Amino acid sequence: MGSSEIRSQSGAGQATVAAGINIALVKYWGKAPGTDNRPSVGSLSLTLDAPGTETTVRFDAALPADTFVLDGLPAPVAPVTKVLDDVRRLAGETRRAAVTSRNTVPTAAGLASSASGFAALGLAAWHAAGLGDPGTPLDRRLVELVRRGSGSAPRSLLPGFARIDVETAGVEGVPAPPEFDVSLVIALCAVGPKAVKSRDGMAASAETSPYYPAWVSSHPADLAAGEAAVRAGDFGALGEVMEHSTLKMHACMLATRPPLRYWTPGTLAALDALGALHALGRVFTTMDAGPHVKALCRRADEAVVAETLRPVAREVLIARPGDGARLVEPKAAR
Ligand code: 2P0
Repeated sequence: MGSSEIRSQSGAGQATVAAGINIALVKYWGKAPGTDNRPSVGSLSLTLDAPGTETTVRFDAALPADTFVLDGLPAPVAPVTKVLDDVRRLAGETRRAAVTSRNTVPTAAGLASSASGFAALGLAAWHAAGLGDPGTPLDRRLVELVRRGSGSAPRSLLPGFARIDVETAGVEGVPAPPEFDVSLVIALCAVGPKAVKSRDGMAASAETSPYYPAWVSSHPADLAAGEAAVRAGDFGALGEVMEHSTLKMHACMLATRPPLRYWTPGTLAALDALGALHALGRVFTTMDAGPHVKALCRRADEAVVAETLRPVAREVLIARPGDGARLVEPKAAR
């Protein structure tokens, strides 16, 4: 019996990890040519304290195949198996796994549940296979296997502000001054899954949007400005570049053939409702590949922003900077 087999059989075999969603402030849209799901642009994000995903991975020698239960129902296992295969290869683990996952965000509603989902799955599998503490900076192999699942997922491995570098495709934390108290108020503006998945939309934009080359070439300046604003704790500068990056991304999406229009009347109603606070520089907004509006404000303003959004939104969530993906069980393994 090889040493890897000894390790796989004596390892914990099971782990549960919780991860929060993250919202991009400087956006990611597009893949680098080739495979491995590398991005064509970097990104800057904020990992939130809620909502997110909790996932348990249990390697079990009695299982003939991997299984995946999402929010209590059997779900497609192929994307999960890809992540598990990467971990099995690294750990010399041969057993199949039972994976159960619970989302506290509407799945595929454009609220980035794939990011928290793949971050939680990757780290839970990592621990269940006995690969140990991924360390700081994060073990590059964990970042890569999580990214192959979802390009935005590495950002949910880290707490607070995080940045993906386009050259290395690595992720690192961006420190903000301790007094930089921001909140993200999320207005859910529609129900149901989004019309076009991000992956398909990105491919279509790269192929057909005349604005895609400009999006890619003008992106590094936004990322640098966003990172500088976080480091300086400059709320206004961060909000301004976040909106610019957001609107450039949506312009690129709209000029895709066929067009990608993720906004709904509810999106515009939320933006209009925030007009007066926006004019005062107290709130800035961002939208992803979905209709929901995420409003960045100072913590002192989170209640007034939420109250302003409530009459026009289906639901309003107040979130703050949160922890990265973290081990819930077994506690002693970290
Ligand atoms: C972001 N989005 O930076 C951007 C803004 C959506 C719009 O990352 O294909 O689910 O799995 O890498 O990570 C959503 O894309 O896409 C996303 P894949 P992912 O948050």
